[in-house]
Amino acid sequence: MVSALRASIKKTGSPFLRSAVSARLLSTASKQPTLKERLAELIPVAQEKVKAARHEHGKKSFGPVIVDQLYGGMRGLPALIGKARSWTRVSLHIIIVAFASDGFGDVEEGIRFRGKTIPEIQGQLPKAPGGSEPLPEGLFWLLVTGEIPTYEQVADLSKDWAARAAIPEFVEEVLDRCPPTLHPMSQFSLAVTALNHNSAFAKAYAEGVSKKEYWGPTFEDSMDLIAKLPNIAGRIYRNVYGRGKLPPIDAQKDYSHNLAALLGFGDNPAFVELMRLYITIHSDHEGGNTLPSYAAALNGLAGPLHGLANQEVLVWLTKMQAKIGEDASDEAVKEYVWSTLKGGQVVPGYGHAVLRKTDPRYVAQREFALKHLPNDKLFKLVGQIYNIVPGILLEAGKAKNPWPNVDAHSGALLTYYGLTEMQYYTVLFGVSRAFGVTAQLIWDRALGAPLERPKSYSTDAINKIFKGKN
Ligand code: FAM
Repeated sequence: MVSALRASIKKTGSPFLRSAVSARLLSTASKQPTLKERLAELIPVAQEKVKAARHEHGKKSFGPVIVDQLYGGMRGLPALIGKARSWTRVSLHIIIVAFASDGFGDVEEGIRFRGKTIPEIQGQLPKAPGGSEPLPEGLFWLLVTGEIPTYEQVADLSKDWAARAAIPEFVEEVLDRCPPTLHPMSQFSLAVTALNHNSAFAKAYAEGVSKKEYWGPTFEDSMDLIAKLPNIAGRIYRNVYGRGKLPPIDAQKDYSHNLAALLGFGDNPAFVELMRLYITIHSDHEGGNTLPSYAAALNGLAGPLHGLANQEVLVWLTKMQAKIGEDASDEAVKEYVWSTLKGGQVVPGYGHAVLRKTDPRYVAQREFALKHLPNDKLFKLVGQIYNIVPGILLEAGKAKNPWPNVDAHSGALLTYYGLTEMQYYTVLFGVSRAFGVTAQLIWDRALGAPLERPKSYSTDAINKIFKGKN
């Protein structure tokens, strides 16, 4: 092990990497590596692999682009690399970092985290003593390294995040001054943007850090961001809904337990378990960037057809219950679904831009509900809708995917435990998504990923380019 570390130091030639690796040599020769130490070992290997892949394949064509893909939001267009995107087997992170180049999977399969399905990560990642859902700390480790951590490594991560959890006083003040009528997602984005004040990357950049060492301060920012989100999310929840003062972070408890406690649900072990599952399954999907860009991503997530759909699902279900009652017949539900479609609205929680089957994240939540709240009326309605909506969407004939997505279920679970403020739901989605975004960001910096700037064309330009061509 020690000789492997020495080889790694020799190979990197970077003082930052040298310090991370030699710190391990000095202090933890017999201990398991921390996440940062493991990264310092993995990054130079990944950099070499990328260099070799570009050398060998760099000039090869990746297939044609058709005009419909430009109009269709670049869906299916191979245009990016270097991210921990783990949707289906189209995991560019897997290809570039873990080198399990299993190519392009099919849209029937759903999310995989570094090649692992949700049931696989539920089985393999470490759990809290007495718990049965995976700890999101372990998922973060997996996203960053491609490896399953030990319980000790995950527990160290919990402690590290607890130690970093405090938010600057001025950020507390920014949140305390927000009117409670400002949407929780806007408050969330404001607070994250303000965190940039203490960014390790911004500081290192101002001091002229070498590009090769970007990943170190990016790692620190990522760890800080994740660690501080419970305090931000908890403060927003308590401010907006008048739930009193935040308790302190408990350094002996895991991340999800602390988040639950800050929201006021720490005494309910089932809710803590729900948070572990919730954060894990919502953690990754798309790309990300620096702290301000994560804030921009939160604003994107707050779109009603994207992350805000979990709020919209509950709004829709509540309106449905108000109109047709709590124990409505299938016929009444069908009529309500049709009236939604005929009113020109979408059925929230159904359909997906990529996936073409029931979202495995929906399935994981359904299984949680069957275990913890099988007789809940709202859960039963969610299940009843599951039996009805796909048939109607197929009959309506427009949606390419008639099956439920992750957002069709999460609100019903949160409501069961008393977190009923639907406008708040996407904040929890945003907390979870930080795990995936930051894992990708660290690798972006480690591999020196460029700015992404796909070219855009006007319709006039398209008409001109293709005039007279078949
Ligand atoms: N209800 C009614 N119509 C729907 C529909 C739904 N659930 N899903 C798709 N359609 C329509 C869609 O509006 C489009 O109609 P037009 O041709 O008139 O524009 C047509 O079917 C074809 O759409 P598509 O190709 O199947 O889907 P898109 O890739 O355009 O859109 C979604 C994907 C997710 C935006 C869409 O399915 C939708 O609006 N779903 C409801 C909102 C929702 O649940 N969003 C959350 C998605 C979640 F996974 C997330 O990202 N957080």
